[in-house]
Amino acid sequence: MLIRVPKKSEIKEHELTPQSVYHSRRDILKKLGIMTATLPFAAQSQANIFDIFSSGEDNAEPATVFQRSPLITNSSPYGSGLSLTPESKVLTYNNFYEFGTGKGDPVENSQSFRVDPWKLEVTGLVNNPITLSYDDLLKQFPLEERLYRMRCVEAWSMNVPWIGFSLAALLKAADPLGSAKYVAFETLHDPKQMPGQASQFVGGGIDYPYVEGLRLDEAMNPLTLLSVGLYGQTLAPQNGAPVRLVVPWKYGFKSIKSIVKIHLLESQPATTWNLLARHEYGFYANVNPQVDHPRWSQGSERFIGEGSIFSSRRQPTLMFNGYEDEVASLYKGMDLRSSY
Ligand SMILES: Nc1nc2c(c(=O)[nH]1)N[C@H]1C(S)=C(S)[C@@H](COP(=O)(O)O)O[C@H]1N2
Ligand SMILES: [Mo]
Repeated sequence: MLIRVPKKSEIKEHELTPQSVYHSRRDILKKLGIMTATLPFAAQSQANIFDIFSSGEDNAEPATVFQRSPLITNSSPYGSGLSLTPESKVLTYNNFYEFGTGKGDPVENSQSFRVDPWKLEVTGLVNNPITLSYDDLLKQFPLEERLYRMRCVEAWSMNVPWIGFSLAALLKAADPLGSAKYVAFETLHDPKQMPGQASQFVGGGIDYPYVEGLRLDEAMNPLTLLSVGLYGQTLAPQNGAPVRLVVPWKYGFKSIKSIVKIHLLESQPATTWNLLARHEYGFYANVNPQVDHPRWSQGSERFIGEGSIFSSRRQPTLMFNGYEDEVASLYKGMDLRSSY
């Protein structure tokens, strides 16, 4: 992260993007209903990538926008009292390198992503391997809405109303063997749909598919969520549709998107960012204001809330991202500095 992102700071978007792409991006935002009179957040954060004030005819083909569906959920006590990050920002400021490394790339490049049919397999050291279809993902387990803090390792954060179910519910149904100690996750590999998987340059030099992992006890913690929606509707592709992990006490890169495989195993699995830069991104990746990234402080973060980036407030980073009561016992006796 922040490794292979091209510098755009002095360049206007329309100078580095073909006109047709530029226009379709504007069109997507319009169709999402988030082209407002105010300059969008991403425009200010990323060298005017949505430069809506530029003149010129908008003569591109109408862009397709992914259709999300409403979801009925139970409410849960998680996160009551947290202020929400506006939906428009959750939908347009993303990390999903399969669709490009810029924060505005995922929304632009993922709108025709196919999520149905989908197949999520739970395999490995289990008594009862499970395959879930797209419908199963939405219907097999009761859905809850949970407002969680999300902290990216790049030192920004959001509060997001996720919809989903505990990963524990799915793992219990699969019935892990006594020998299972870790859970590995894998994102869809489909270079035809994911331009970042077709090009090293677009995909930031990652070896795809993106893989992640948790210790089994972390995976079974009630906070660990398989999310299928946010803000009352199914997930948008840029947020990891149709199903993604949310591990709110860990840096965002652990929360792997568009999952097709969950595999239980005996030894610690490889994880994408650790493979890419192992001294910078560990397996545990617990949010910890005391343990800095080698290239920046983790003591505080930029909270993405209402208003422009210029008014976004810096706030202190909380131990385990504010979930210390729920998860600290998982790491008793561990050195969190060496097990970063
Ligand atoms: N497959 C995949 N999953 C991923 C990523 C990615 O590039 N590919 N980025 C991660 C990072 S760094 C973050 S911060 C979160 C961002 O989730 P959001 O865009 O829904 O806020 O997704 C994580 N999951
Ligand atoms: Mo991240």
